[in-house]
Amino acid sequence: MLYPILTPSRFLCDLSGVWDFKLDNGRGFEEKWQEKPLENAMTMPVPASYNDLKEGIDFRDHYGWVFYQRKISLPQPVAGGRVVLRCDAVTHHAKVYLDGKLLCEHKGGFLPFETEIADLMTEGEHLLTVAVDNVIDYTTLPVGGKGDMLGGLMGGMGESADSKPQNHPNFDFFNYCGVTRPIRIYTTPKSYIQDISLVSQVDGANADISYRIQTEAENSTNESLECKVEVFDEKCHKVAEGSGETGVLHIENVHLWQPLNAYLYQVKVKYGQDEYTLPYGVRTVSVEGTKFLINGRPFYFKGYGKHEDTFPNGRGIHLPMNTKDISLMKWQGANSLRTSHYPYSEEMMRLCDREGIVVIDETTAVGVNLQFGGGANFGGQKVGTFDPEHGVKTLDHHKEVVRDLISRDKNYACVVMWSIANEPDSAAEGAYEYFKPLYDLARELDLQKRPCTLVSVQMPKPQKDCSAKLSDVICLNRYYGWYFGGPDLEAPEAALRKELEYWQTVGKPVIFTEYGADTVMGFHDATPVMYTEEYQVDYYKMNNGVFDDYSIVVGEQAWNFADFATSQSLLRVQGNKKGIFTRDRKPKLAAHYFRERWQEIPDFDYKK
Ligand code: BDP
Repeated sequence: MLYPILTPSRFLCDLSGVWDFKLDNGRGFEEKWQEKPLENAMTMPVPASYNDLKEGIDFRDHYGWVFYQRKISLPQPVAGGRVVLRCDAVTHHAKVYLDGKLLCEHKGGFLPFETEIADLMTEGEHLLTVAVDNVIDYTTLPVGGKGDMLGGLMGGMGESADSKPQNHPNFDFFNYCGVTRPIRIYTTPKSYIQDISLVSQVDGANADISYRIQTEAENSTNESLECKVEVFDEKCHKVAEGSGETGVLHIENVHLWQPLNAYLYQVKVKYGQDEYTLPYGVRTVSVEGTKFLINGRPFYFKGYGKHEDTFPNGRGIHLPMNTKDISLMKWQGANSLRTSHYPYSEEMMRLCDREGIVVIDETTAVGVNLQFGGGANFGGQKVGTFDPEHGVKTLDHHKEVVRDLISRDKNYACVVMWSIANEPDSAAEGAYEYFKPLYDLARELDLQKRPCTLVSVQMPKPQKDCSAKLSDVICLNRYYGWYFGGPDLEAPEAALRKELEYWQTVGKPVIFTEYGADTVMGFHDATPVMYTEEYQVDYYKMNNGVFDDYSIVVGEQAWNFADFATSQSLLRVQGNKKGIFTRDRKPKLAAHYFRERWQEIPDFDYKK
């Protein structure tokens, strides 16, 4: 799916602004709120998560539907061609109406969807309503728990019989929702470029970019419709061209996209009247033995698992914070991030492409683990996760997410690996059967054939983890010295070494995609105790010291870049405090420690 841009043939209009808004009182659809202006509406900015924008727990923790509404109209010359309404992310379930008529529905809160509206956009004003549902359960990704899953061992008091319906996230981040990314209208000519897929092969100083253009021709057209493709370098010199819907573009003396040293060509496609320009970095990615190669050289991942989480936007897009975060990462010498635990905005992906930040791109599959709820939520349902009767019912939707994620992100040079899930029950009965088709699908759909992984939860017997068989790279979330063994660091160190001895026998590269310790900014002690800034540094020194001893470890991504909001529980002090930065991006001691460490670790050839 193409990112919407303004081109000589495409008009683009952003519907961001202050919309009308109302929480459903349970009768919204019955009373047909989508058919008329909302009565007693509140104001609500789009895009943003709504939860933190008005006061009161009933508002923040609202369960179910909300309605967003505004009027739209189009100048008639614009309305002549194809007119598309595109929603970049509506969390988690959307129903979109124009003048009360249902245009489309979409499940899943982190990927775009679109619908054509040309026929409906007659002269004058039209009422656009987006109804949004935030309910999560065993069929959604992320997964929501049943009953008192959240209130297990460490959580609240559980759910009483008369408590009102509420979400029980089976994951450790606040269930922010709403229209979290832009809604836009764009136009195309009636015969148009539907999609572009690019794959590079590099041979010495030169590269071949194979391209495939998908087009749609208007039925009645007698235009001559041929695809023309041109490639421009950063100085706007044309370096290659081709014609036809598929072909190969040859670039001499190619300038490669490198981590922290990005280079983007502009691939300009013309088809009939339509024009689209795609920024594109040429690079290769492969796994050889226990090495992760970018452009043929062993790469070492330094960086973070992150969240799209800021105050008061919630998970709503925040362009300045994205820029700030990457700047802070570069200040430290970090070179990579994982889009834990859902696909990030396309603006962030384009930024990573421009800034040379290497990305592990994750689906929304978090909480596919009924034994364990992620983070401090140790409760669990004690039901087989993949039990055909009582387990999750996410597989079909999971396939949709893999398909839509790859469709959206396939051309980004920054994306070097697909993460199929975070901390699923990958050692359980049925896990291999559940995950095998998802890996197969990702490998089939991604023409660039990037490595695939799943991010494994700490478990007593890693030997049972189906990731060993399925993944190209072993990604481990490990909390030796925090949940496991903290505040002692000696026995956890021994246990970590023992586990790595096992992974050595598997013969694949290992990345630590999470490790961390909650730390409240401003807590200090001469003798490090848990939650102090000193303990966080000692914790990381112990873990990093072990990683340095194992050549199979090809990356370290600390958990988390910044403190973030979660559901409330006894282990969460106004959110998860494992950030190396606070939520407003002030460095804790560990930020300075990592800065020293990472400036000494080269991006390539760290481990011989
Ligand atoms: C892991 C999860 C992550 C949590 C983290 C934690 O992948 O989402 O936030 O632990 O406990 O289980 O901080």
